[in-house]
Amino acid sequence: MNENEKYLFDLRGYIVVRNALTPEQVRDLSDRLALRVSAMEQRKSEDSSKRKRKKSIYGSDRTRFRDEDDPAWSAPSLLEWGGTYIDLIDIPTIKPYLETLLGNHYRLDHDYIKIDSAKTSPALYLHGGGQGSGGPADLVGPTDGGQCFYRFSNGRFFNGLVSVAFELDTVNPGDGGFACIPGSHKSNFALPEDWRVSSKQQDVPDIVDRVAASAGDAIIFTEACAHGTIPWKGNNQRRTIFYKYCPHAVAWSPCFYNSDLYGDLTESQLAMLMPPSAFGPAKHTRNIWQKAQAEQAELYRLRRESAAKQH
Ligand SMILES: O=C(O)CCC(=O)C(=O)O
Repeated sequence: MNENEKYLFDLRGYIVVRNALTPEQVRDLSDRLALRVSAMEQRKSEDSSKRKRKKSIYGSDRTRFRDEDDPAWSAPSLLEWGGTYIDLIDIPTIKPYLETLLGNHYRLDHDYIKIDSAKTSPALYLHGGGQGSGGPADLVGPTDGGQCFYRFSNGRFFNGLVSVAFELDTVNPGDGGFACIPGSHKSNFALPEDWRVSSKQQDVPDIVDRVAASAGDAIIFTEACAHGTIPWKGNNQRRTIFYKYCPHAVAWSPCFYNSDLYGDLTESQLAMLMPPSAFGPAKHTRNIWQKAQAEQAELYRLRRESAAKQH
């Protein structure tokens, strides 16, 4: 992260990293998404009890569980899709930014993909706000006790939650997409309520930055910045993958990753999937985590066995 980028991030609360993904990576991510979407649509069409409305979010913010009895481990994740979705955990084009913004030890907190289209284009809902300034009605702010903080002191950045938004499609000016109030991550005042929601593009206040980007670019932003999605007017879809990171001792999501579920991972990817702790990914805390995972793997094995016996 060079000095100009540091200046811009501190000033505005976000930066755009051009060509964070190669065209091959965009293709692999798109192909795997298309496969999953068509498999899900197929399952839905076979199951008449399921609602037919198209999903626009895959993965999760890890507050939704597949198994109510197993909430800490069963949240859907894009990591299950393999390939480049695994590489994104620790991608070299983004790593130096995360190290600068979060410090050496940080963790992946949650991941999802969102599809904006003319059909699924809700109002802009600005949320987030540094130092609790999102206000009492804020989705990110009031419930997290100030977890989405932003600060620069003693020569370094401190962030509670940093988002990396990888664009799979080009977002032209006027299409919609990521938007924020630049500088709001440092505001000491609550977001004025009459600026929070805009149902149409023409209602969006002038103070809001609308960020255009090309396919393969990544927008890195602090969740402390008041941000949201501009109602979509583009001709095609906008498919955006979000990987969100916390400093090691911090969690936004109540639910952690079980790295046993995602195949072979590098040491560094494994470290990023560790649950939060005050000690960071040190050897002695890793033992505790590995034991928890071994127990979890055993539990899944026993469940599979007992389900097989019942059939
Ligand atoms: O559509 C976007 O890029 C903004 C998404 C958003 O509001 C969020 O990640 O919290």
